[in-house]
Amino acid sequence: MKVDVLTLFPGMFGGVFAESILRIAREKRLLDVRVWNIRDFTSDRHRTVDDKPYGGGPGMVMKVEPVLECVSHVLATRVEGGGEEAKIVLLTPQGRRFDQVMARELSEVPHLVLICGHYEGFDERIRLALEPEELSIGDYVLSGGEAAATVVIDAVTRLIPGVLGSFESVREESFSDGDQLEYPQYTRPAEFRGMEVPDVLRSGDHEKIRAWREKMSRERTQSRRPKERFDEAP
Ligand code: 6GU
Repeated sequence: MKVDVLTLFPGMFGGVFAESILRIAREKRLLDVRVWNIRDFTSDRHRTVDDKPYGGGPGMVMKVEPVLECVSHVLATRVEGGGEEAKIVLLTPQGRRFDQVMARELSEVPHLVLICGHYEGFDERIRLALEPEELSIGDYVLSGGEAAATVVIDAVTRLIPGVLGSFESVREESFSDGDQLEYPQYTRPAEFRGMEVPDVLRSGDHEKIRAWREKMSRERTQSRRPKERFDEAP
């Protein structure tokens, strides 16, 4: 999968692509991620990326020209041989709430272009011109879309076939699309500061272990995600 990240703050991505699952996915050539500085696509002397809102009000608005120039350049240079179509995603708190189902959908897309917002928002003509999918990672306000883009890339990359080993993939399946929280896990030592690993996990009785884990999952889901699945608007 190709991923292009368009941002005013490329430095915010620092080392995230060089560690853990993202590093492995890149080494396996299953993820090809590039970060682009929108400011490099300005044409005025001051390299202006934002301006005051028409009609007044606080804050600054991201200008339309640098974003569209950057997107055009990315599409022209990264889509080789008239290849696959790119999915353009705008990261904004007004977007559709990102979840595991969406992560799975996006993991099947060959090319993602993620545009990170900053300031008070985007000039509306960015939306009109690109007709992007708009995503939010939750109901709180981040100072920009960069942290959200990192979250989306992580969640999506681990679902690309071949990125995780088969053991982890099967585990993922058994908690299909996040409708159940994880059961408690333990590793050695069997006792630590008086806290013991539950006997059932050391019993060797696989049916009992499966039943215990299922019960713990259900209880944890009940107490930590009380009914939210049924209350939420579609
Ligand atoms: Cl995608 N952007 C910003 N600025 N804030 C957010 C967000 C995105 N998702 C949740 N909060």
